[in-house]
Amino acid sequence: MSHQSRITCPQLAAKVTTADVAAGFVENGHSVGISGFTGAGHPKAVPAALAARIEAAHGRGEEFRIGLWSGASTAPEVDGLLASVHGVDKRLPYQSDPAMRAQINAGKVDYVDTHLSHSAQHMWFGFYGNLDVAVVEVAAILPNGLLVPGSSVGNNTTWLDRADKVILEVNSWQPRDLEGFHDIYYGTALPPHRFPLQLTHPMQRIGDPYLRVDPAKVVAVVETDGPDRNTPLSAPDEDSRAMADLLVDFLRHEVRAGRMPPHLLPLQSGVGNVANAVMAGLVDSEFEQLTAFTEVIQDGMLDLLDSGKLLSVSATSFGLSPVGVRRFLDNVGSYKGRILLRSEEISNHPELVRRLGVIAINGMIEADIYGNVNSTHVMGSSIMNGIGGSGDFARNAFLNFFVSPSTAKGGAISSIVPMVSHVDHTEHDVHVLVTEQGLADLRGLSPTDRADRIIATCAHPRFRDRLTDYVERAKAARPQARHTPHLLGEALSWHTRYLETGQM
Ligand code: 0RQ
Repeated sequence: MSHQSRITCPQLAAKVTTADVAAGFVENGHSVGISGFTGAGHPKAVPAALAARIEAAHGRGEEFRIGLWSGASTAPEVDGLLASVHGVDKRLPYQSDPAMRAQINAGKVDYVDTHLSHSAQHMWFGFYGNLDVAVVEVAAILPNGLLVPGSSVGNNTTWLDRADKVILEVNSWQPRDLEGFHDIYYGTALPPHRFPLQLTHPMQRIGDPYLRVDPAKVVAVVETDGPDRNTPLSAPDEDSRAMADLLVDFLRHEVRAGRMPPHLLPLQSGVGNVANAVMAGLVDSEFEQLTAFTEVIQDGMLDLLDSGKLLSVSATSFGLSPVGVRRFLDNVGSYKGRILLRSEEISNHPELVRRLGVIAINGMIEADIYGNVNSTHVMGSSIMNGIGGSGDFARNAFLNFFVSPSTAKGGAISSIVPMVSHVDHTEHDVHVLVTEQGLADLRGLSPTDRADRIIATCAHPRFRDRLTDYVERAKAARPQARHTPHLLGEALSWHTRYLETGQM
């Protein structure tokens, strides 16, 4: 299919131009809202042209930095490139790029790490200020000006709606057959004028298949033909398989106990190899007629769909490996009606996550003996990625799991600590912790019972005695403060002792 046939609206076809010209609409100090979520559907050409423009301005001694707002993580040619030319002064709501991370941790980029379900509404509420330019990738523009979305939706509805100027990238790499895979909700109002979201099943449609844009705001349309990030996934290692087995076995246990229906409840799984291994574990299990209400569709979800065990999945984005992309492209038709992509304020909506009774499975950096979870920071101060959707799902889930190997950095660091160095998910929100050592069901337990359970089942054996000793000494130190016993100074010095290992 030729590029031209992707743009069949005469008014917008007349605005086709180069990425360099389009990037010229972005000025120093602008806030730029881009498409893109977990390496899918980000603009492929304008960010590079913008990076060149910024670099040239810096070469002339001129100031040029932008605020970069996205759906979630993008790719090296967006976050990586713009960070490497020192072109970003503010980033939200999520990133996972090494160059951007380094700039944030060096204090050169202000990072606003937000729950993904909040990012659009915080913009509507006026918390982020004006959005100057939106740069949004789509798969096609229809004769009436409606936009066929690409491989992610993210915050596109909001950016298109709120930006002063819009640049569209029409990417012919995106399958033209994506038309019909989306459900774009336009009923959002500000409080106190909100109505219930009428969605009671993950695959229910509440919106349109298309994105809308005011053609008068479109200043440029750029044709591209580039792939998504498509990060390869490694085969599940022994630890991931062990965690997946523990988790799937626990789901069986919940069904037997009558706390979960035989076809389970809609699944949400975070990104990464453990999440992917859990999906693989479900393929090999007896569970059938599963559904998913999640953010990202990784290869494991395609496996589950292909096996027939997963009926359907609602998400906001793909996050496929090169092999997964090929499989999807070769069989697009077979996935239609079984995959629905929505805006992230809907895919992660607390009302929907709570109503549907989602089973949420997310990674963590560390958990403490009382069940608080740190998903975002190393040693309390350095950001890894961001909270992403983990809080949206965990806080409102029917049942949530946080998973991690019991040690990091070659075994030098325990992922189970006396007190997390940063809190993303509090002890009140966390249900089940899983490491390759075991699974701790924390529901209904007091803090001290949680500590016993977590140390005995999740901590690596090499760290168990030290953690138990900590609890015992904390109990003895202050007999009137035994609800959540702590030795505050020592709890935090637990982290700093690893600085001496040279691993951090
Ligand atoms: O760093 O690569 O430099 O060695 O953290 O750790 O073990 O590879 O695990 O890829 O599953 O990521 C929480 C970061 C886990 C992820 C987190 C270091 C470790 C390594 C990664 P290196 P692993 P994963 C929906 C859900 C928040 C967002 C979320 C995440 C690196 O799951 O970003 O859940 N979650 N979104 O060495 C020091 C420890 C450590 C540690 C790990 N205890 N101390 N370093 N690391 N544990 C998706 C979206 O929202 C888009």
